[in-house]
Amino acid sequence: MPATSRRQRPARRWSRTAVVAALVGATLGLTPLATAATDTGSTSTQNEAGHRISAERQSLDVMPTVTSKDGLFPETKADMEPVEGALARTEGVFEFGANGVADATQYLYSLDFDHPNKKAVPTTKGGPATVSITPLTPGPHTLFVRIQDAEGNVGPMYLYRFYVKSPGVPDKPGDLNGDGHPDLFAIDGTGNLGLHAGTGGGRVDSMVPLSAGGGWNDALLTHRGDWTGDYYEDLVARRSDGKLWLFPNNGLGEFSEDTRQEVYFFPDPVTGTVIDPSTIKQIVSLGDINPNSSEPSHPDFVAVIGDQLWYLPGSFYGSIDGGYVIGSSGWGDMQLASPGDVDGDGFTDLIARDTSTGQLWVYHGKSAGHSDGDTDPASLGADANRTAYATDWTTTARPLFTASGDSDGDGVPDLWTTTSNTTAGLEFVPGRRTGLVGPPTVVGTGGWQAIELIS
Ligand SMILES: [Ca+2]
Ligand SMILES: [Ca+2]
Ligand SMILES: [Ca+2]
Ligand SMILES: [Ca+2]
Repeated sequence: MPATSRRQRPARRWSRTAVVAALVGATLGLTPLATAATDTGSTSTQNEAGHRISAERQSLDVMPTVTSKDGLFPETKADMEPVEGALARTEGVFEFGANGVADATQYLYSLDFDHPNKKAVPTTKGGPATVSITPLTPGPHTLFVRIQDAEGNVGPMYLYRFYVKSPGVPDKPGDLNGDGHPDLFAIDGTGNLGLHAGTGGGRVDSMVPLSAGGGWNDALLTHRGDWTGDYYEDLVARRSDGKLWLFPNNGLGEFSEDTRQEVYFFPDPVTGTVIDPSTIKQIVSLGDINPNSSEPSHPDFVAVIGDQLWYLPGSFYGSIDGGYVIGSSGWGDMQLASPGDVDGDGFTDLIARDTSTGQLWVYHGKSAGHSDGDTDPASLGADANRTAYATDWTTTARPLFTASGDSDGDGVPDLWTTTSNTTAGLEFVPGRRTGLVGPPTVVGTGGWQAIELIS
């Protein structure tokens, strides 16, 4: 598929994940109302007056009033320039009024879906009702609202259009839900994917399921950087089908099979060969290591293929330009983690564990020699650039590890690792600018021995 068609926004269809969305929303203290909205892509039958549609058999022809009660998401009427409201992921309270319909018993409403399927019941018949809605994506949204009376008649829909402000800056590395704390994915023993939301100080909340019915066994996961242009960090996964997938983040760290995109590998411009993602043994996203202010940001990747380390430069929305080898041998036993900039020199670094020895290394990225601060990809595969970061991190002592982003807020990226100690299931390991990692602290106890992967 050509790159241009991949740049289109995926349709918002969260029906399959509505239950999960509700779970996550509850965990975050958000109402699930907005996340449960479903966009079918169908067209409303609005007439020239702007708001009235031909509804089912009805004797009620009054539309409700709709106001943004807290003023966060003001209405943009048909003949107006867009009025920008609050930031995406901000909860807004909307009030529906009966507009004189004395026996209005409830309001039917939905966000970005022209078949209102949620109910708001006023405390007194004919009175107003309020709902809380958290729009997740920047840009235009439409709230569809209609009145239902005591006889069950439904009135015409009011279309309340409003605009949501873009954050304008990416979320912090590792943060999947925008609260500033890096978050942790885990795949459990049943092959299901879940999210442990970070709570600060290296700690994580209990797991919220992101899948049911398995299917994530043997997956490779990585997340660092935004590949879809909405400033939300996305999930990239190599699944057991051998393909590499981009899962766009909806802003709360939720992902849908419906919106995933298969990552497209451009052929090598010289040899014409194309990387087969099924041959990838390890992959981590580095974030954008060659930012260019005149181009959108794309995360770049490194991967272990065979005994080599490859650099895979990210390109437009879910595509990878011709990759090349940056470590010619000795990488087959390495497990990778992407910390960002460990040593604070401004260039992206790489962490690798030699599973044959339990040695943990930092490969210190070097300048590519450009004024714009690019990291030289080749420097990440050069043994001359590595320093010891931990010893005795055998796969028995510490079965799984990942770089978390800066979880304790000291500005240095940190690590999480599972342990063989059943009373110390997950440990937080503070990163250090120089020398070895800091002393671990236990942040999770039960259940971590059954986890197959963390990211
Ligand atoms: Ca977070
Ligand atoms: Ca994104
Ligand atoms: Ca660095
Ligand atoms: Ca830190």
